[in-house]
Parts: sequence; C-alpha cells; structure tokens
Amino acid sequence: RIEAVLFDLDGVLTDTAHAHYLAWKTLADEIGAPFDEKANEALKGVDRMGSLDLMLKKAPRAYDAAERQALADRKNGYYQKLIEGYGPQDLFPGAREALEACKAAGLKTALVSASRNAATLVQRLGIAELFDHVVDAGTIRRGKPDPETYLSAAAALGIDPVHCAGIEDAQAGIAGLLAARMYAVGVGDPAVLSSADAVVGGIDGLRWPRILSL
Ligand code: G16
Ligand code: MG
Repeated sequence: RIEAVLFDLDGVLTDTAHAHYLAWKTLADEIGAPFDEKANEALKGVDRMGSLDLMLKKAPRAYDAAERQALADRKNGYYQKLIEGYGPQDLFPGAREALEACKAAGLKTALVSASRNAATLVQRLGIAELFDHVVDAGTIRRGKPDPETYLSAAAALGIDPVHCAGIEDAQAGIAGLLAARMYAVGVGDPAVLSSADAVVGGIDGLRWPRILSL
C-alpha cells in the first residue's frame, strides 16, 4: 500500500531539465567540450559536481579541483539566470493537480530533488505548501543513483520505504528508487526508463486512482 509519494522536481513538475541542459551546453561550448542532449541524459538527477565530471569526460584538457569548482559555479550562474522568471505558469500541466490529489487521498508528499535550487523553485512555482517534506540536497552525501535521497525523505515522513512511490524522469532517479525498494514511476521515454515499475509520458498522464491502489 502506498502511503507517501516522492516527487522529483526537474523534468517531473517543471521543465528545468531543459534549463539545466542549456546551462551545461553553454559551459561545454565555452571550453570546447562536445556535449548534446543525448549526453545530457546521464546528467539528469545527478548532483552539480557529479554532472560536471560527466560533462568534462570529453573536454580537451583536465581541470583541477579549484577550476572545477569555478566551472560548476559558472554553470549555476547560467542556470539561475534561466530560472529567474519562473512562476506558477511554468508548472507542467497536471503537476499541481497531482500533488493536490495526493493530499486529498491522505498521502504524504515529499520533494526529492538533487538540486540546491529546489527550495527557491518550489516557492516560485507556488507549490511549496503542498509538500510535507523537502529534501535539502546540501545535506545528502551520496546523490542519485544512491538511494540516500529517497531514504532520507521516507525517514523524515516516518513512512516505511516499501510504502513509498517515487516519480522520476531520470535513469539515475529510477535506479535510486529501486535501490530504496520503492515503487518507481518514470515520466518520459519508456526506452530510456526501462527499469521503472511503470512509465507515463508526463505527470498529467498519471492515473491517480491506479497509483493509489498499488
Ligand atoms: C536536478 C537535475 C540535475 C542537476 C541537479 C543539481 O535534479 O536533474 O541535472 O544537476 O538537480 O542541481 P543544482 O545544480 O541546481 O544543485 P532533480 O533531482 O530535481 O532532477
Ligand atoms: Mg529530474
């Protein structure tokens, strides 16, 4: 029985996944590293420094720790510029309704984003009050695909992980949910998210009575 639903942010509730891609793409072009949307799939859900390391794999030269920190900060600057004007209009269709349906059904909800910008974003999107818990990405030692993000949310909600479902758009997220022994719902391309327990095209495609009866 599902008692809590854990929502990823980027790519599930709003289209920041594309903003992250554009920010990485700008940085990659500046340093001459080949990077495209296909390569970006592996970065989805992965924390900032982990994403940087993946992007730098094809960079023309190596970067030391101080340089990598500066590159990560630069990417975050580009990203923050892109999300400056975000508001409720940037929620995916059905996102608020999905959260409200969970609350109406008596389920607990949590935000399980790997993003250090997540708390700011949910405020701007006007959905902060619909979460019982928001994971602080800054306190997570091992990010997705490690299960820590999801297990910390379950602990904060006081719900056994096996009674949690999670909704994710990233391969790393589905892997993390399964490692946490949670029910994994993928949002996006079934070919990319093949290990998920169920896949829907978008958050508006989630049939809530079905999810609730799992
Ligand atoms: C998101 C994105 C990732 C991003 C990460 C860290 O995770 O999917 O691409 O690298 O957050 O973001 P920031 O640089 O803002 O801390 P999620 O878990 O919401 O999909
Ligand atoms: Mg995501």
